[in-house]
Amino acid sequence: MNYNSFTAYETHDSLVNNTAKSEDVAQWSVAEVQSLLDMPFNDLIYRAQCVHRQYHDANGVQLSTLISVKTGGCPEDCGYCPQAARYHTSVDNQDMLSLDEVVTAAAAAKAKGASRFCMGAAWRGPKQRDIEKMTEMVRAVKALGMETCATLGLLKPGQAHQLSEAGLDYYNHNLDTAPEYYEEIITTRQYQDRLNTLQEVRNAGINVCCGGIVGMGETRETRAGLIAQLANLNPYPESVPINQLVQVKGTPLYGTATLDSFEFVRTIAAARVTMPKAMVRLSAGRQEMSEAIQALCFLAGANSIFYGDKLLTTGNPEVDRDQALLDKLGLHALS
Ligand code: SAM
Ligand code: DTB
Ligand code: SF4
Repeated sequence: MNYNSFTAYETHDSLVNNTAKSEDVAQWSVAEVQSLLDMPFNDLIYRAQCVHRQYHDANGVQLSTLISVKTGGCPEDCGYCPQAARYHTSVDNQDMLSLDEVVTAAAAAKAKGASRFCMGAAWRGPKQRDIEKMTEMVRAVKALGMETCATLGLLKPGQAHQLSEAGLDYYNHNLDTAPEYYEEIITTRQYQDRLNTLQEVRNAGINVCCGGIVGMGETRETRAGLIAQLANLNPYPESVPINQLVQVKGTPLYGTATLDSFEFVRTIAAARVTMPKAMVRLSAGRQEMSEAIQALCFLAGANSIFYGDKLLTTGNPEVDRDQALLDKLGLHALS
């Protein structure tokens, strides 16, 4: 399905300027996204909430649990990442987990209410023997009745098909930031490499989970540039994780000035308005966020979270706390 062919709702121009625009035009310029981000906060949240209610269960939240199946020692230089071998962080390297360990963790996540299990690895990309192990894990997690997701880095031609055949439902691969800011953050792989992997995933019929990180010292225009890139993917991703940088001591981005929380909420809202049918995930950074800001994110159109006491290597709110927050807000888990 081409999610960029809007039928049920006005196009973005009418959202911003109240003028109709041909329905088949779904490209977003950076300036148009920035004009969303520049709106008075209440107006932006209202727009986002209207779009959200048009396409989604207004009180439903999808829960995914992460596991790091191979941790640390990564050859890449992503400036935010505690798993890059070249930075001295407190992350201990861990070889690939066994199939049993992964299945046990997935079953526990399911018992706590997660509907999707996402397996991450600190690789530039998987080798053929890694893909073989990953396909075993995907099959076993799928057999538990869970949705499967993997984030393994760059994929070579053919690898996405192998994952697809094993039953992989989603592949997470983020653009991370706008093209013009990218080289400030990562130099060991290019923006185009990421776009190529996303195309491999699409061609293999796997759902695309693709988003980015904010709070890396970027400008509002850069955030608009990231959202425009995501929204202009054709079709746009089914799932859009918006991460707030988790600052880890030893990484180059440690000590970056903290982003104002309302800017984070605005970014969520812009993702919701520009990608109406996508699941927008309030991702990393929740441990540093108040419950009130998280509630604003849900109001702005976020409808999925990472659920479980850990992300890949850093903390996430405890399951009991998240259950209490969902209860307080009258939100229910989507199956
Ligand atoms: N190694 C693979 C790759 O980079 O494609 C997969 C795992 S990688 C850890 C997955 C994503 O996590 C990154 O693309 C980045 O968006 C996010 N991430 C990593 N470290 C982060 C941090 N400190 N704060 C927020 N997001 C982070
Ligand atoms: C995504 O966009 N965020 C998740 C998931 N995809 C793989 C990862 C966040 C990682 C945060 C830092 C860590 O825990 O190592
Ligand atoms: Fe490696 Fe992925 Fe971390 Fe980059 S984000 S250093 S590729 S684990």
